[in-house]
Amino acid sequence: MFAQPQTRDERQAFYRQIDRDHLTPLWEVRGDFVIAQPNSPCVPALWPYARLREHVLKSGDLITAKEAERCVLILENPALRGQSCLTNTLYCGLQLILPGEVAPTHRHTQSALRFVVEGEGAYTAVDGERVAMHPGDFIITPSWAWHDHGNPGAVPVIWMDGLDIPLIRTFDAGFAERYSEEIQPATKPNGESSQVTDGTIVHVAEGSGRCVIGDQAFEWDAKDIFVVPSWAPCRHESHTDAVLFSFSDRPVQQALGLWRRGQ
Ligand code: GTQ
Repeated sequence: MFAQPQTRDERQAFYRQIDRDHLTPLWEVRGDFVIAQPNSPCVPALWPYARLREHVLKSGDLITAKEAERCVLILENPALRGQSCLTNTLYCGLQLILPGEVAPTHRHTQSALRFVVEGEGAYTAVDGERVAMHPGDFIITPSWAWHDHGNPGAVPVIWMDGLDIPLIRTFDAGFAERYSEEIQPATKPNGESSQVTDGTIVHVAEGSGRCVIGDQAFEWDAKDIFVVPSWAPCRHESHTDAVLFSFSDRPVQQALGLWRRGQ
């Protein structure tokens, strides 16, 4: 049903009037968010590791980990540029630490996970515990835990960071502080804790294959990173034996009773 022109004009005049008081009529916008199924603004995208590596190593020539606090290139969803996020709730970055560098101690309400991609000899220290980093290792930094990274080794070390930065921004619950010293004292034996989780940001730990997301196909290879948006039909095929490491906001969605699986 379309409104009569006169009614339409009256409505438009009313909308302009209430707009000055920062009000908007639900019935004009309801279709944007009361929807039959998610309609994510995120798009699927893949970053081949060779290019990521080249760019992150170049960053290391231009800035030290200390000056940058963290030498990280953020993977931004092509449809959400400028927002430092790969999905609406998750952030993903590729971090570099060069031999002899230190990334100083801080803590924040955002939680982090790290998946080590290349290099040996670096560590991350979490709440007084130094954890050695080897390719394929998975390390978590819980919310508000002090953490710093260092590389006393001989080669550059690169890992993938996954953080809930956009989620915490939605809650306006971001707090952070710097520790009084650059490197936190070790108060626990090295490498005592280890964890695993489940996970839609995907890092190819090993192997190669193809991922079909909606009507787009992406060929993936070892160490690539790709993103599968919410509620996008997705099918993986591997060309070889493959190990995919992925993370998502599933635990938060489950805690809020929102998580669902498609057909
Ligand atoms: O290693 O502490 O990619 O604080 C973004 C923010 C890494 C970190 C990131 C951070 C860190």
